[in-house]
Amino acid sequence: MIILHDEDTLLHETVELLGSKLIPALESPARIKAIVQRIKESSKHDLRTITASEDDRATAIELAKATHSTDYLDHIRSVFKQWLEEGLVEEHESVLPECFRLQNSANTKFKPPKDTFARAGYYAFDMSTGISQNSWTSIVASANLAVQAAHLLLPYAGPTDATADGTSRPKSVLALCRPPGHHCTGSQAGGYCYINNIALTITTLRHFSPPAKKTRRASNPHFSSTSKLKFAILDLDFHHGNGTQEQFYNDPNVLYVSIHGEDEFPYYTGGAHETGPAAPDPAAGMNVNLPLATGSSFGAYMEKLKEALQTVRWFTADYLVVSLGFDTYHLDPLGKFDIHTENYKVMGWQVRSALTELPAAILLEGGYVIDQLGDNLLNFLQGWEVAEKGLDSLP
Ligand code: SP5
Ligand code: ZN
Repeated sequence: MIILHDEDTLLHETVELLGSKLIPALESPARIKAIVQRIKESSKHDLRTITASEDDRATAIELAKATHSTDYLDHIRSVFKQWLEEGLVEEHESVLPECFRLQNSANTKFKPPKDTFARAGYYAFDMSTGISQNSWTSIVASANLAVQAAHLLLPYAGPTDATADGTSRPKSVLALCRPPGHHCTGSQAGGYCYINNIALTITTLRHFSPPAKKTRRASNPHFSSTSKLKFAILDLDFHHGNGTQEQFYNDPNVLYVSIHGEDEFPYYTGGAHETGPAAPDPAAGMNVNLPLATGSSFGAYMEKLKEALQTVRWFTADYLVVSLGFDTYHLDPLGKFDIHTENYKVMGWQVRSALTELPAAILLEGGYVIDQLGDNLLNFLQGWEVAEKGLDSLP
């Protein structure tokens, strides 16, 4: 598997309010370091460590504007420096919000508060998503990984199924995104997320796909009309991807399917009744939430997964984008499923054997047991690759 990594993703280090304690955020650089180390030790994968150039960073930010407001992105970029200048935070500390948007009958439309301190709460929805000195560098590096993953899957505008640099197009690519992306909304950070990397992969695929040409269409389905490209998102993080759901809720060309802990964070979304706009809207039914009771076994999880995969197959997408979180692991401090390391091999196999032909971008989301993250990921990839090779049983 081609695995994309950028060392700049390790710079972001912050704090969070967990329960009643302010602690170093569980979403830490050590997660990625542990994963990268295990990938290197295994020498089974094509690990590509890249550094986003200034151009790459500018492009990623431009593409992110398809799904995030400009004032929000400006805030995330600049708030730490503003707080520092106003003496609201020290260099080694983090910006954390205090008071969130509060609806009342007189203020049906929100606007950002003038006060620098207050603005932190306008652009966030929880206290797990701090912003420190180097956060923006990592946020954009993470976003760029999502963009580059898309580029690797894009067909080259030539007669053969090759990429722009002439190499054959990979079927799958994994991006070691950090910070993760599936919780933040268009203008609010939350759940350790600042830019929705999944949305960015889809924006990139849409933006750079070659335009429709009838002559090419017959030989390669990916040359069909760009605007009509269909995307299936499979969200396997323990938490509901509220941000991703929100971005595509009214989009008939994007199917969102999520398996997540029932009644868990982010608490207000993820219900099975959230199925998209009402029929006859073409996006009706294109949002599929499969909440699963906390404490569920891997067997129960697999039942949901098979249901999810049937729906994805039915949709006949052009691309698959996977939000992959390992907070479904039984020892995870934030997850409550009974899933063990060897189960991830079966999970990866199951997903890929149901959807073998779909070009797939896999983006990392959560997972907080540092010592097991690497092994859990390697197991998932092993199962995935066995299925991709068309082998019908696991070794
Ligand atoms: C990407 C991702 O996995 N984000 C998840 C962020 C979850 N943060 C909140 C977790 C709340 C856990 N419950 C605390 C109860 C304290 N007793
Ligand atoms: Zn999660």
